Amino acid sequence: MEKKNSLRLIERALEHRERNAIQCMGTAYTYGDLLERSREIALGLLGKADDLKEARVAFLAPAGFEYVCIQWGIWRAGGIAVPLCEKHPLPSMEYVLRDTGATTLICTPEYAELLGPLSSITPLVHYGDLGKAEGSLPAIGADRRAMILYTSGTTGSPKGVVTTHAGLEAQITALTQAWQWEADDHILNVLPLHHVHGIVNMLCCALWSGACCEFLPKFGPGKVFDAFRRGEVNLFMAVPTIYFKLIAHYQELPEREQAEISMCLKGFRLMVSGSAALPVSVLEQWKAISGHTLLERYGMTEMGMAISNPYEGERRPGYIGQPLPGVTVRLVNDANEEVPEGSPGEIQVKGANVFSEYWGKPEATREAFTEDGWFRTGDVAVWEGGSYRILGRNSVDIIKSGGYKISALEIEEVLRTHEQVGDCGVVGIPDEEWGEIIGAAIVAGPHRPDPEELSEWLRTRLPGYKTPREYIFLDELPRNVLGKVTKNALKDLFDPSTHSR
Ligand code: MCA
Ligand code: AMP
Repeated sequence: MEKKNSLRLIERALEHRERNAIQCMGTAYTYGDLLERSREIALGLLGKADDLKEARVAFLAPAGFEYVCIQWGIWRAGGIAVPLCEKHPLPSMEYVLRDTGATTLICTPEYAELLGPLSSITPLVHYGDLGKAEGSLPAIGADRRAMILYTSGTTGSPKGVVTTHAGLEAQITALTQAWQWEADDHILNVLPLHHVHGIVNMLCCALWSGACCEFLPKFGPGKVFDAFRRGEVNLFMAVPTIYFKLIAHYQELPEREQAEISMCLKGFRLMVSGSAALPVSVLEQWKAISGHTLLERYGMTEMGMAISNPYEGERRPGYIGQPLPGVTVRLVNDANEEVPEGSPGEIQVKGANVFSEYWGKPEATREAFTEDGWFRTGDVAVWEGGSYRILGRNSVDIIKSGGYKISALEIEEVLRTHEQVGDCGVVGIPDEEWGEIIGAAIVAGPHRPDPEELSEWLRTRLPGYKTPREYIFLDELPRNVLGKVTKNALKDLFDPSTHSR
């Protein structure tokens, strides 16, 4: 008989052992399966120890049952879960292993060969070898660190955002309450599982509620519609780029199929968009297809979700809504004073949902908060007629593309190490489909590099979604009188006709 080990997410699962928790590639796994396998993994990870005591355990598994068993196994053994992403090249994964000081790297069989070279940094443990039936699990307090997710900031290298179990619980309960999650819900999760949107908003909220989380390991609009047509899914969440791609695919389908999909979508309980600004045109087109006004919400890796349009009540196109339960929000000017209604200000947030620290970066953690404990998001918004509207960001060096947050400075640092790059400047260029696409202005060294070769070279060093999609070559970068590159002037040098499809 399973014993309680004080993590509420896991305790709650004991109450619905027979229900389906995870579904993937036509196979369903119950909460009982998840409890049993995650316990074996936890005991396997513990070996002779009685508690992992916040050891960092990195892992790579496809979105599916194994991923969740590993995540819960790490938590139940008292470790910190550090999910990796298969789209990342080895240097990016190596960075995470070194930065977290991971003691173990778990992988499922499909990634064993890929991760082989990293075993000299962190001992590689195969999923299939992790299993032990006997032993007891430690009691885990909510103040323990639970997870480290990497996010790009205004400094070059990504930072590890640490969330405790209490922080996760606050993020989950705010959403399950506000969006009225129920045990009968069935969500289709197509997002990567190394970010908050896929992990917390979908996976954890579903499991907290006794609901079913179905995974589609690789996004494809046709596969999403096929899953919808099976009739089980009643909840969907995605980034605006995904809705854009679904709309484009739908428009290509024969009328009969369109009618079938629209009919099925009308039966959904809720459809949510977030991680980047939802264009009003996408909201309207999706409403025409599905009958749903997408619920747009706003969040950040450092705090989960903070602001959301209401589940019941008006969902205002172009607005992100009101603070979620347990979250306090204010808008401030440069002097850190609250601004009146209608004036733009930086969004600052307080609440149990806010992260505890950047892993191993006390200085960056201090800078992220005001003296009186408000988290500075760097996003600028305005409060108008009872709703927040996002206006932009404090920094031009943060790019949002396909829902991924990308640091221009990180890409520039890598580009500058290429022998044919003298200097460079990276910017986000507005794009209907991707929100922004990455543009790189290159001042060539002795020879002009070939853009395709440059991208290929970058892909071996950075995740593919951090690769520029457009290059321009300049004799020199535009600079202000202080010699600083003027990014807004640089953006204007990219041809708008090539990116506003
Ligand atoms: C891929 N392509 C791109 C980009 N990415 N082109 C321009 N800009 C990009 N960013 C191109 C590829 O080169 C390729 O082109 C084609 O698109 C397909 O590539 P693939 O990698 O297969 O893309 P995909 O699988 O279709 O991915 C699109 C995606 C993905 C599903 C929208 O970007 C994604 O999963 N985004 C979600 C990220 C996320 O979860 N963010 C949440 C962060 P070709 O075929 O020509 O080679 S958490 C967060 O933001 C906070 C907490 C919040 O509020 O949620
Ligand atoms: P990440 O660091 O990947 O968690 O990205 C968080 C950032 O995504 C926020 O700081 C915002 O800039 C952006 N973001 C998230 N949701 C929205 C939204 N609904 N509208 C505009 N920007 C958003």
